[in-house]
Amino acid sequence: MANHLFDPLFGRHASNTAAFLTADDGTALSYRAFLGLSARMANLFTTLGAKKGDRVAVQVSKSPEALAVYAACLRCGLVLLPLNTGYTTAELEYFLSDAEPFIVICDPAKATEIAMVVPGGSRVLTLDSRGRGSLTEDAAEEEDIQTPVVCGPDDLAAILYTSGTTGRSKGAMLSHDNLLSNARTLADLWRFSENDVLLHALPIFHTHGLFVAVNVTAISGARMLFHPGFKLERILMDLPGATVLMGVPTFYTRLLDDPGFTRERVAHMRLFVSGSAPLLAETHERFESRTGHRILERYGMTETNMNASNPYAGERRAGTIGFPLPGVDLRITDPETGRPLPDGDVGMIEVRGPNVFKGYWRMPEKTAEELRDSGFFITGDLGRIDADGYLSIVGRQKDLIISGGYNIYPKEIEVLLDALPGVGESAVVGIPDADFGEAVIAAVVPAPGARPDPAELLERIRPKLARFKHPRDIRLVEELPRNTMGKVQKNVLRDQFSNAPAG
Ligand code: MCA
Ligand code: AMP
Repeated sequence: MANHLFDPLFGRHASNTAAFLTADDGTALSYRAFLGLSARMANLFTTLGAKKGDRVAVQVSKSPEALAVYAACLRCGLVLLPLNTGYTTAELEYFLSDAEPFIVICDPAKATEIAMVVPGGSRVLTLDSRGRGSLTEDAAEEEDIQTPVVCGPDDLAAILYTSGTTGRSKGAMLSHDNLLSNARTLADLWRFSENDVLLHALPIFHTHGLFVAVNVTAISGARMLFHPGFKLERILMDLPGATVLMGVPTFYTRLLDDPGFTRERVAHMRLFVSGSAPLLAETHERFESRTGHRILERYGMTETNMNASNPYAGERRAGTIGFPLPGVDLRITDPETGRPLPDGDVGMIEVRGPNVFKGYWRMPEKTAEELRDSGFFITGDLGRIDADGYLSIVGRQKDLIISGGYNIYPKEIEVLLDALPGVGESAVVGIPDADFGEAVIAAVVPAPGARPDPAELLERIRPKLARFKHPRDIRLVEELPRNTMGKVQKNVLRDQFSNAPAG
């Protein structure tokens, strides 16, 4: 094939007049129209001088046009760098200087601010939540046909930044084949067909909403009801016209909290998928007793795409993430020695397969630490395989909080707090939260003689951190609990804070 990922996902639909997605305003966009739009954008990128392998950083609201940027990048062999719309300009500065994108696409309202942190030589284009801006204006002048650039399996399709436990974010390099192999496996396993209608309410700057949801839809010739975000009323309204919903656990707890979410409303649905964060067994069971459907929970990571899934036809077991995907080697190892452990033992989950990324962008040492020469990736998740072969995640060795499906690395917040006057040291933990699964709480030990005001501390770090990372509470403590090695015992803090909610 000429373009390893674009052709099977999109290229073969070039003259398909069937709907690819229905936008929020009810407008249907056919595959053919979507591909025409992406061709115009691809021609624009080429006119601007973008060459295969160049990066395109995108921080824009979810819209059909924003999705077309992905297809346009694939067409040209450009590397997409999607960025959370919540990131502040301070956060963006790092990503942009690290990835050195040739093109940066942002909201017109932020263009002036972002232009100040864009590396020299990058072009800035704009796109607003309604698909308007210099990107679509300039693309409208271009032809709506384009010959996709030749790309092989190992050519890069995207770089997605994932934060590091020790500070700097790392750009996970995902190849055409990483994405294609996973899309094929999932579409097959979850029995997608062109008759499917996916209710798409996830953001499109992460693996879940962009690759799992969109690639599986496109490779199957299916259709999406494309919501700009998760709005409960809109979901309830559109469920009758959908066959599949993919979401993070918060989607499901919010649906269950609404009396309008009834068995009748979803009787026709084929599949509910959950991932990105642990789905409580209790949610799984409540969902089944309310709707008669068993949520299919699966497990993935930015670096590896999807690794494991509960079965489509067999038993979907609550509290487990099912079996390794076909083609994925998965093993449990001793976190200290790396030696494989027998089934039943708890250890590090390691995975190997065509889904596993190519390494971290310009970070060979970090890559070598996490990706073994044998091809196994050390996930940082602790798991166990039971006698029936079902895998469960029982904890995380990495210091990570998952809130509403977004990853938050405590270190990033601690570094900011520790730098403030009046702060001796800090520790950030996640405590159980009914809506988001986990909520961020910071413990601050005042510097000797100081009495910092928690509200003021929050105010000081606010401009530097995306809203979803803001601590929901900052609590002053006399000291941090430590073990005999001097390491902060976050589990102790977590227990203390979970038992004493904010007052
Ligand atoms: C919004 N807020 C949050 C979050 N989302 N705070 C913490 N954690 C969050 N996830 C903030 C808002 O800014 C707002 O602040 C306040 O919390 C309440 O917001 P609300 O309106 O309730 O939120 P929402 O807009 O309805 O969003 C909640 C959400 C959203 C729908 C759960 O966070 C979401 O779409 N999450 C999905 C994330 C995702 O796609 N993850 C996949 C990663 P204020 O009150 O100040 O305005 S990919 C991945 O993990 C791997 C590969 C995998 O396996 O999939
Ligand atoms: P990310 O770095 O955003 O790709 O997040 C990946 C992490 O999300 C994994 O390493 C897991 O810790 C977590 N995760 C994803 N799916 C699940 C799941 N079904 N259950 C528990 N944790 C999950």
